[in-house]
Amino acid sequence: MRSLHGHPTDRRSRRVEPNGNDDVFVMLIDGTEVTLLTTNPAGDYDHAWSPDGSKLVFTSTRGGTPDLYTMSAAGSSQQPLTGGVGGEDDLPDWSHDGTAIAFDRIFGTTGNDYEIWRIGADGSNPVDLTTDPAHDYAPSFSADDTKIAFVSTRDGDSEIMVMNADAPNQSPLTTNGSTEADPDLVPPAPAQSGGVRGGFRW
Ligand SMILES: [Ca+2]
Ligand SMILES: [Ca+2]
Ligand SMILES: [Ca+2]
Repeated sequence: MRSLHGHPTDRRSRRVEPNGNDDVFVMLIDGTEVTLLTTNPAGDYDHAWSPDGSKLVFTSTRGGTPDLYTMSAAGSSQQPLTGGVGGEDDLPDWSHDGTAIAFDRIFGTTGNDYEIWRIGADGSNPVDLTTDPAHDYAPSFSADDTKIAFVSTRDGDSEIMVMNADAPNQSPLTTNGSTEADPDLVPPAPAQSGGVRGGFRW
């Protein structure tokens, strides 16, 4: 086990193969039809589904630093979503209307801290939503996409916070000495019946 990029919570520890080569797989909810989607020798991990299940966004180190990539649910059309700015990006969450992806980013210089960023699902208009000097990470869109929950260490230990999806009104939901991690807001009610898909990382 190792801590993911020095992320400030051991809840994010993950298994890494000896050669560091994580990959993204999918399988049916009954555990059958396990399919490898990524074959790149770099690390591929931290995926999130698009709301219609047609695509995945995931983190890959294939470009040298952890950046976000998208691919079809079958693993085709793998292409970068972020990159080229020296940031280390992970823990993406796809908005329920399909238009945006929230993620956390740190610039790999000692003393820097994580921020929550949002980017169009087509790679347009990346914007830093948090500018606090504490760590801000693990974003999750609300069901109506108007708010984003995330974790912040700005009161000295980790707390769950919420903000408007365009950054204003950042306020804590918890204030205690315990370690809060990885919020996940209640998803919208299922709009259709049919196929059920699961995803896992190794
Ligand atoms: Ca890989
Ligand atoms: Ca920050
Ligand atoms: Ca706390």
